[in-house]
Amino acid sequence: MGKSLTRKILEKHLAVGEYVVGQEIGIKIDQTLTQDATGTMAYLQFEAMGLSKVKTELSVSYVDHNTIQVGFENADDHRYLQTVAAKYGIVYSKAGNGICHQVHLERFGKPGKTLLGSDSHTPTGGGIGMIAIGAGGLDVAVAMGGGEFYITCPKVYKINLTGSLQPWVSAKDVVLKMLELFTVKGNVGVIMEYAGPGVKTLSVPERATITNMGAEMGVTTSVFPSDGETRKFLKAQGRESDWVELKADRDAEYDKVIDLDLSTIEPLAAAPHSPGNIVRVADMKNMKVDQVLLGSCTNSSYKDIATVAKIMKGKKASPDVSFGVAPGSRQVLQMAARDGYLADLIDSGARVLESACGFCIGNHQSPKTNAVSLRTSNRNFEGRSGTKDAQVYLVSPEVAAIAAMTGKFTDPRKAGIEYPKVRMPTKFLIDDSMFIFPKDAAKNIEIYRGPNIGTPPTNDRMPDHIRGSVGIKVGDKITTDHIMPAGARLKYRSNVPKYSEFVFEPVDPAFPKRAMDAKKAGKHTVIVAGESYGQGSSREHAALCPMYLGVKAIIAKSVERIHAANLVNFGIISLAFKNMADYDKIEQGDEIEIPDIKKKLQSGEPVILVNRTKNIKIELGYSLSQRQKDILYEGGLLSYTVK
Ligand code: MIC
Ligand code: SF4
Repeated sequence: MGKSLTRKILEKHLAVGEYVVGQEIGIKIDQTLTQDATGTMAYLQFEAMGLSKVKTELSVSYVDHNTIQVGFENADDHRYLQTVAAKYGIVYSKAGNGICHQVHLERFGKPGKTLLGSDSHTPTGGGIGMIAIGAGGLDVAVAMGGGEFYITCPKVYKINLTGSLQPWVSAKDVVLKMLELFTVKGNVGVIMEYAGPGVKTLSVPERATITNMGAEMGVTTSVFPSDGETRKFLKAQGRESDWVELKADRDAEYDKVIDLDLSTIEPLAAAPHSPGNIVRVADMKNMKVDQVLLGSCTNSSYKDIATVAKIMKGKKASPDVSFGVAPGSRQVLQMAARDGYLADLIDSGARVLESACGFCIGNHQSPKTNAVSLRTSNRNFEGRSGTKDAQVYLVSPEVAAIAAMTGKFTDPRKAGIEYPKVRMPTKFLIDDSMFIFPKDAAKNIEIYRGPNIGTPPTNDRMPDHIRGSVGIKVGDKITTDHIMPAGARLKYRSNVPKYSEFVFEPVDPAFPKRAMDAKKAGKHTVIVAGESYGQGSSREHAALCPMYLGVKAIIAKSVERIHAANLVNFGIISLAFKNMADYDKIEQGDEIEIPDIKKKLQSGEPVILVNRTKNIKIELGYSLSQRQKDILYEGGLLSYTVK
């Protein structure tokens, strides 16, 4: 039997373990990326490791999340990141240079390489044939120090693409279709590998839209082959020498094969409040729209911006719609300006926003109360836009443009407009002047530390027994945006005691005080959750801040991949109900005890939770490698690494 492309790349990078599906493997990481909101903590942790330089082929530090700069905190963080980058041999991408994933694809992504990023949308790099994985900042710090990155050796699903997309249907609709087929849960430990004759009909940025939002399925990553299209893209970026051909063997073995005929896909949208809540645009029945936002790492390539500009040319946005456009990178912005697309968008009434995450992370452009907001981004979790009752729909740039014009959800195929064909540029505008490349003689650089930068808190070693109470009980699909809100709170990322005041703010703002009071009284806190706990982002603060508040265990029906790894990294054990009905037998405030937790882990026995309030016992399971157990005993990955 031949090999999948995934297997070929992973085997080439295999450093620990054997390629056996379901087993833990350690892979060598060639490139890393960080963004500022997770980066400050990642670099503080890297500093704590005491190394003199990064050991990767390439590490890039992007500034794209916190660029609002209300107050001194963001700018202080940027300066910290710039000085750390200079000192340790990291490329620094200044604020204004664009969104990490878009910029990395343009300037650094290389087929066949591994990329680890402290952002869940790092799989964008799969569009250019990389195995690109999102992780917590601490894992990225370890990889920068030359350490392996651990994953479960994945199941690989082949998505066999045939046909080609119809006019008004685009790559966003392909990934929305995938989300309809696979949903946002149940795909942990899977890599989606695209193949088949339909692949060549998609350009690299279109492939990247698909792998980017593949993150919402909870997979490890998604990957496309590296073919003639990839070569064209790299050539147009002045990097043809980075190209290598990569594809699966003809007789490659897969865990599942799914056929997807691109020509059957129609315009789709993800309805509130989940990227997996897929509806047909044709069924939206002229719903009135208040806001339209084009941008984010999913859909802000040159083609996306040019397509929308062509649709809007000579027309105006509806008076009732607030229409914003955020080009994904400075390259896209410069080219849109040069080619007249920016002028067309401005003429149409677009608000031109910074090339940054901006609205996507909810730190500006919050829509009005009860608004219907159409966005080309990848997440529409409740409240993420900054307006709790906003109804956010995730759509393609084409659907967004038509809605901006008509003020209504409109099937673009029925809008009576000719579909604008945008050709991929044969030469992109290359201007790397907003990168700061490290110089060799950088040892004497003094690292700038503003008052917002704290030291990363560490944890105690694992206690022999967990004794305390259930600090909070939550339901299914709790995202990291619920656990650790971003938006207006984002500026506290470098200040863990302050940021911890907002743990579970959208769910129960009283939680942090409750947990802190318990900690002061010498009691542990546990969190009880339903299915798919910790969906969404890679933000390790969703583990780090609960750790700071004294949380010792998460007891859930299931936990998503990146969050599960972050919990281990910060010394919080995640335990699973063996019998799902037991979820109903435990309430917030219940006094609990988990005796001999350490001994049980050491011997591999199931763990028993004693609910003292209800006077019952509940059996809990866990799925941890020996390495993960050892990290937990030490109280987290930082202590484990520097010990
Ligand atoms: C997101 O899209 O949720 C973010 C903001 O990019 C996060 C990272 C973060 O919280 O800093 C992610 O996707 O990992
Ligand atoms: Fe930025 Fe949004 Fe992409 Fe996250 S999903 S990296 S916030 S643009």
